Amino acid sequence: MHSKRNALRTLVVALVVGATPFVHAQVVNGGFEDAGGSLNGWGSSGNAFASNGSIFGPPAGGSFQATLATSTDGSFGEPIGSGVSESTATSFLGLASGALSAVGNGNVDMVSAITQTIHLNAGDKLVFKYNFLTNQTNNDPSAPAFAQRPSAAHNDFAFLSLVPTGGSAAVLKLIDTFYGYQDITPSDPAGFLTGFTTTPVTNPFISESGYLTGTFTALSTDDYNFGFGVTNAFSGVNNGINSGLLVDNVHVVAVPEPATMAALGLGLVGTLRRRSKNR
Ligand SMILES: [Ca+2]
Ligand SMILES: [Ca+2]
Repeated sequence: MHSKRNALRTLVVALVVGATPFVHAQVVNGGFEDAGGSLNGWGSSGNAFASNGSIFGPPAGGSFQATLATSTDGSFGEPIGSGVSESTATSFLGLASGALSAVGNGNVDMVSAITQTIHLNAGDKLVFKYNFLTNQTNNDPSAPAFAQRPSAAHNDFAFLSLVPTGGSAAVLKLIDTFYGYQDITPSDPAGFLTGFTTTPVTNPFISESGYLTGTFTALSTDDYNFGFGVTNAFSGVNNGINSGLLVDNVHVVAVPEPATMAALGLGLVGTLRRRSKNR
């Protein structure tokens, strides 16, 4: 009986102490709408800017989206820019040297990325929208001259990087040029399908995945430096064909409020008390 009371006290104390670190952080400018479309609140490296829907297609939310590209030459009215080397990018993202080539899509020679640091409690979800753009493959059967099967030799990809203060860094591949790939007729150069659709001719990129939803669930409570990036990747000869990434609606879905947790805890204490009275 005595030890049970002590156990209850311990439980209540643990709930109160456990409630204090629940600081609900939110991503700064996760919709890229700040100041009429900007990367305010984000660090960036390489070719990264906020765009509206006029060139790269509509944002997932609001009027603007983050836009990353390995290289753009301005011929579609877009800002001119180039990615940085893998070593510059890994240093910017806080990753080990070679961490992007280690993903397995070949050598990475050009990267554009954005990053931000946020506090996540264990169980919190970082949720975001992303649209992968590429000139590496074209899924339009009406334009066979441009139809190219995706190739492992030129498999550009987009990623989410995660660098927790107290843990190990990770690079999670979000998507690459094989997205939704199916070989329909091996003998026909255009006899394949991918998950990509053809963009309007006003877009610098031929193909897009369309906006997809990504989620990362924090396994431990920590400050996370997280980044989104797009790469030019190749094995053998580099064909220098570019890819891009749109990012929008980056936000945190927090684990249940401390008040809810405390209420659950009190309910548990009540149940234990009733049980001990019945004895
Ligand atoms: Ca937006
Ligand atoms: Ca490429």
